[in-house]
Amino acid sequence: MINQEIARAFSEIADMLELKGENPFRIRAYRRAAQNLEALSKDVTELTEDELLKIPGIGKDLASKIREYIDTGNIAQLNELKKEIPQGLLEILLVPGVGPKTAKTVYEKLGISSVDELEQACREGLLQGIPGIRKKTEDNILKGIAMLKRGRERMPLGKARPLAEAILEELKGLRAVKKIEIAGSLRRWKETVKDIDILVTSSDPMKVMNTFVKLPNVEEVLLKGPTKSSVILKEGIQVDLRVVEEDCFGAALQYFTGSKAHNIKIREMAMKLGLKINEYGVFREKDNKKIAGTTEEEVYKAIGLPFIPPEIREDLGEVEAALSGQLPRLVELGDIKGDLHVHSRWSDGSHSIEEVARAAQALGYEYIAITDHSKGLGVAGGLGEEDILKEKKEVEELNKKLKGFRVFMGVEVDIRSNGELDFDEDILKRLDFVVASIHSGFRQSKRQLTDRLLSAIKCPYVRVIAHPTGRILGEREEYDVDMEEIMKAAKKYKKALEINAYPLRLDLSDRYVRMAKDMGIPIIISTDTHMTEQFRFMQYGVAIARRAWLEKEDILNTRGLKEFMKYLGIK
Ligand code: DGT
Ligand code: CA
Ligand code: ZN
Repeated sequence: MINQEIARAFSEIADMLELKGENPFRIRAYRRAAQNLEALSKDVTELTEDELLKIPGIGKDLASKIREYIDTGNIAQLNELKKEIPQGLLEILLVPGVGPKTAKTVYEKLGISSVDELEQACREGLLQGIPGIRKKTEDNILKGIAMLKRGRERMPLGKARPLAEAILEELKGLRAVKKIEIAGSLRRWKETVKDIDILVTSSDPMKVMNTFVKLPNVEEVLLKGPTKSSVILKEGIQVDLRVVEEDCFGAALQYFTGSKAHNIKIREMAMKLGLKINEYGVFREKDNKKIAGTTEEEVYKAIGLPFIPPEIREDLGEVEAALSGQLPRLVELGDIKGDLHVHSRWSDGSHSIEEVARAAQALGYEYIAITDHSKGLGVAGGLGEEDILKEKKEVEELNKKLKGFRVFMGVEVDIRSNGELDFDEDILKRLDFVVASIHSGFRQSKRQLTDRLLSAIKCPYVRVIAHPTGRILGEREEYDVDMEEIMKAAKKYKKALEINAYPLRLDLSDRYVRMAKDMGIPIIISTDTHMTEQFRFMQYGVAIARRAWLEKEDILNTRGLKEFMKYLGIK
């Protein structure tokens, strides 16, 4: 938890330095350190000085600030900056699409120092008085503010999941806890969740509740009782913990996992069979005799159904499929054999290619593709033609050393605003695996954006379109493309679409992935890893695939190395 706190302090420092217009490199250093701290699996308090300095992006100066925070709970520099800069201004930076430049300008010209004031000013058209700001800018800011407010109501899966898992770990340590499971939308791996629902069976419910409401990141206790307690975490999400009887656990888990629409369908089915189903069990209507409740399997069986995986309980055909024995055999994390969107230190990644490869091999993968950025993405250290060929040499040398593992030499080639790719075909054809994606011009028209993606799909050397809709959860909406047209082209030119498993992207979304499956378009699940710890994001991508009903065969990177090389046409 302290890692997250320090990470937050570092990003705040970065924000404030940016508002002050300080050196971009210094600002970037703080951001990078924050990102790396967040991804770290070990608690920083357990690290020695040397280990601390080994974290990518942490030098002497930042290491001493980490120490300072561990020792005092504060960073003096942060406190100083806070005195100089109005807090409301920092909040304005949280509005998607509003950068430090705009924030600074509206503060200086109009004295705006809070999100509410900004909203008001945009409504009244006051920003248009500032050179360079048009009505469209104001509309975009208003959209951003609406999104910020919505984002406060729902948390991205990738933030909520680790919080829930930490709570589970903590409670599992108690002897009074017997069974414990996550329920609700989080168990269904929905891309955003309103709250965290947890179910427990226990020999001593009050003891569990006492520990629960005293967890270190509990900010407020809303309710505390022997069967239900609710708290709000510092991170800004509600957690409901319910203790249920052993012989109701399956029924409660089924009920509180939802979705509501799925449950309504199930209840109607039960009624037709002369049964009643609720969070306590399945009962015979005529004599109220309980016939199931301890496990979920038993609950589904009692109404004549096989177990339905939580990820597809959305009333999107799963009950019908279960009835006719047509449930998909959903892909599993263990089916994934390689990661095909990986960055190294050659562009904006934190590790060398060898480090990345060895980490992937240790996870049981058989291959990865190194896909660093191309030159158009200067901010991310994009590579020019010469560098990419040098990088290719390094990959070739490394492949000679690696046993039972292969690194494919690739690139994440930028699709420029005019639809051209950042590299000529002459370069692309020399690479094993070309990923193409959009990183700019998100506000172009639907036609322009669609055409850009189409031109990448038509390039014979492009294998896959990465993060095809460009969304960042809670920050940036999907850009406006004609997805049906894109998918038709992908089908025609035999191109894959990516599920980018980076937790704030999850792009394609489950809805589009299911559409792709129905159209017979191959999917690749990749993590967009920038540091080795991020390989574990794969589970989020697999969850999206499962929510879209994907089976192993629908996904290209479930193929073993040999088979995958055949697909690439490499001998
Ligand atoms: P969320 O929290 O908005 O991300 O989504 P859920 O699905 O976790 O919704 P939540 O937390 O309100 O309720 C958890 C589950 O409890 C929900 O998926 C199904 C069940 N549930 C809640 N209210 C009702 C209801 O009125 N009828 C039925 N049949 N089930 C309900
Ligand atoms: Ca919920
Ligand atoms: Zn990438």
